[in-house]
Amino acid sequence: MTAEDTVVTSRDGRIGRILLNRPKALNALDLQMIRACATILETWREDPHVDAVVIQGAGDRAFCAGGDIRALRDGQLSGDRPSVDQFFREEYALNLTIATYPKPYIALIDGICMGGGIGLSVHAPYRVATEHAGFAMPETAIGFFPDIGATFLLPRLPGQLGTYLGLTGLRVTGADAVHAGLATHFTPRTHLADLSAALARDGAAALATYNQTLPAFSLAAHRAAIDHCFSAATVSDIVTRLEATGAEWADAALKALRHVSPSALHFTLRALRRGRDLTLKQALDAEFALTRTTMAYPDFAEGVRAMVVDKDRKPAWRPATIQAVDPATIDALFAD
Ligand code: QUE
Repeated sequence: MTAEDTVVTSRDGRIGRILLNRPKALNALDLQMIRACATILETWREDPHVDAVVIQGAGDRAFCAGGDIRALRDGQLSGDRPSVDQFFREEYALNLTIATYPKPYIALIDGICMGGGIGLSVHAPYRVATEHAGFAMPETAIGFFPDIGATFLLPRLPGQLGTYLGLTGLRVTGADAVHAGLATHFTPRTHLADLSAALARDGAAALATYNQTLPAFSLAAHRAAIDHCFSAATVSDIVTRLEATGAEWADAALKALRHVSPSALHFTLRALRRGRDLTLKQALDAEFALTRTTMAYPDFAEGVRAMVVDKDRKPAWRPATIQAVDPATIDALFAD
């Protein structure tokens, strides 16, 4: 192990530890990191000395900001589809491994947790969020869709919260993530080192000791309205219902929807509705197929350019409006 390792693994008492260690890139996952996680989980699967696995992100800004979308954009633009496929194949396989792992897998989330970071945590039985955690599935902002099993996860959140989060990409706090079902425990940052040490001593039993009373759900007052607006059948109908609502939260949602890729809104809504009836494995397989078709849209390369490469946050979407997206092009993405 060296200081430069982007994934640092260690044994500590009764647990195995995984540290995502690329803090300058907000611990965003590249293929090497995905492989390191998959390899160590296989090693520990049968290891009688490892009772549980604890995963954390290095630094105090992020658990994991997602995938290495800059590299994926380069791969897409240069026509290197095999590399892009390999990334998603191994990432989604890791998501399934985590969901079905035979030992407790505990994610300590103290900072942002988006996209691929959700895939490394939310499928697991234990997700501890601090007051500095921020959860989001912001893929529509890069012309993509919530993947890593999110088309399975989001439709299973209470009411239409998952549709709201998946379309808008809006971020929720650690406490709200527990209310929404994205996290299972709430522990303040100041207690995280003690919790971590207690996990090595006592295993998952330590989680309850450090679980704190939750602040109120900040979306509680809007739950019924969110369910009403986001249960509409089409993106245009969702927008119409939000406009009719006239509330501050609805204006924020509208602002988000108008910023993200119009095409991505349409294919994300379709993918989320379809995911209600799929198993996680089926959802991941369907997502894999969808990566091939949606990434070929110009919006993916443009979205990553605007949000991550140039950071001008001014993507030029094609088509540019929700109304201008041809339903037939969306239908074609789902014709199996
Ligand atoms: C939407 C996204 C992502 C994003 C920004 C968006 C995303 C993602 C990253 C990201 C962050 C830090 C990095 C990096 C990528 O940003 O999924 O390589 O160092 O991974 O607006 O979906």
